[in-house]
Amino acid sequence: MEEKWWQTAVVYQIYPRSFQDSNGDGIGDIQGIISRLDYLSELGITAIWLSPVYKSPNDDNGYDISDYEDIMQEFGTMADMEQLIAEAEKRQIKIIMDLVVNHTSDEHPWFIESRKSKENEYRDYYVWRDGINGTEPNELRSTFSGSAWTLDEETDQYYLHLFSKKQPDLNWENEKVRQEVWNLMNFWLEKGVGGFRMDVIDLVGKLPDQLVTGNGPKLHDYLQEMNQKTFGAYDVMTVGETWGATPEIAKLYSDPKRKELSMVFQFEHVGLDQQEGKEKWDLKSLDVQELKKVLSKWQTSLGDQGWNSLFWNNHDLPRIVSRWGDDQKYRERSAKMFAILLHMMKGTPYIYQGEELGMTNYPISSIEEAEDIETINMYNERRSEGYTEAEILRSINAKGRDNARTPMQWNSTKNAGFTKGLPWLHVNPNYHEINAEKELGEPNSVFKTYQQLIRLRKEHPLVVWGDYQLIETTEAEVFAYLRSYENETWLIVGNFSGTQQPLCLEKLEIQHTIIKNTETVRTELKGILLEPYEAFVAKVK
Ligand code: TEU
Ligand code: CA
Repeated sequence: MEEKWWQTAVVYQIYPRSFQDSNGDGIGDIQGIISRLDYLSELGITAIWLSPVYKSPNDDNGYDISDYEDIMQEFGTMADMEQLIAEAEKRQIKIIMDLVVNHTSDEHPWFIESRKSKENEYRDYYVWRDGINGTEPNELRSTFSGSAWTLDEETDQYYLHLFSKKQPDLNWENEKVRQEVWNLMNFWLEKGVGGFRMDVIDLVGKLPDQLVTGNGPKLHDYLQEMNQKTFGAYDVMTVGETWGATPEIAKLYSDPKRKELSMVFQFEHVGLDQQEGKEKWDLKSLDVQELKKVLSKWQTSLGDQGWNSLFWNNHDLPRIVSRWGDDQKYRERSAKMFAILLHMMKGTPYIYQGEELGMTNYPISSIEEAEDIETINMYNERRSEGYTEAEILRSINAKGRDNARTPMQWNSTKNAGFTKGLPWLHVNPNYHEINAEKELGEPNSVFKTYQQLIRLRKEHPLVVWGDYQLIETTEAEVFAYLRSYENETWLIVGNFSGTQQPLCLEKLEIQHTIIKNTETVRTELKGILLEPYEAFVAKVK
């Protein structure tokens, strides 16, 4: 594979609603993002994955689009968007748009037309079916609870929505729909965007009558057509969100010879703390051995037939330092451990806004504090199924998406400097201790660790191209691996626990330490006791 810019890139995800408000309405916006580009430049990132900014009624905070070629009024104007692309370009930062084309908003003109009558020319832009014996066409479920079918009185048929009722699924078997998608993608490519993150792209090949949702039979035909008709002519990055991907499936998306996508987000590691065959709300504790196995499998399975994306966080996931680290006593140290372990791996790393500060979850004590439709719908469904309030709140505080969506913590002024108005979602009160201004001022902050890791990736081909090898002889909760390239080998060690852990690596000798998250300078690798959440990278021989 010839080297691509996105193979040495580090991508920063912005959830615009919560990043920076510029006009005091309590909602983040594009001018706010522009005002923070120098901060992102200082961090050293190469590209911004921008969660949706298109016109939307915000039933799912922008993942329900009513006009793909215009900007949500609360976020600003198309002129603001064009300014963002230009200002980012000046700082060698590319803008990756969030492409949400498995579904639209029910307020999109296509759906407004489609639901008018069975003969409407837009009818087959969506998936309509007759009910059976007065009930839904089949047992497909929505990710946001309940049936994936809603009866539309006007024409007495059900329409499919794998997400909210206000997110009707597009019918990709209709080539007019595909052409509309190619048109809107080319609209943005012609504006100079650096690529697309593709929302639940594994679902667009669905066959709802056969209960097939992910990885449908025509999915890769559609993606090859998309490549040819849109971004294939540009030097851009495309990353597919593919919840069900295995390494074999991932190769189908990202093998350069297949001319589909650059890479995919796989979620195998994300599901390790949920009970087998149940939902994310059904908790179980993480088994670090499993995590090591899963991440190592992905590091070694793709070869030159694909490319990894690396992430702990995004706008759908709880904050990693609260989820699998320690957001109290060892908050900074565990946050740095996650950064070191991930950013020294092979693939393109993604940093979710606030992760570089070690931002934490925000526990709620009543459902009234929740904003996210997924959480609210689950609460109502599980209350009707007899779950207790306490059980449900425990699940929400562990896995709810609002955890990641509390406003970015810039400084210790009111509302963490996010807004001068009333924030759309509560600000985490720990912003006095955790904020960007503080992190920038401290020599060994979480921010500085991320900055150094990004620099290491830029300066050392070993980080981008080196082979990966898990060290299997360590204690269960010690994650250690080697990266080697030409005649150089680096050892990466992370104590994934809050207790001291022994380390004894016989055949390796430290030449020098490259980065670490404690004051301890390791010279020995035999018979030592790692401190809680200790992590370091050393050049070894
Ligand atoms: O997420 C896909 C998705 O299925 C997630 O909602 C996930 O299943 C759930 O949040 C459990 O973590 C994408 C977007 O990232 C998400 O924000 C949207 O809500 C969803 O698609 C619909 O567009
Ligand atoms: Ca605003």
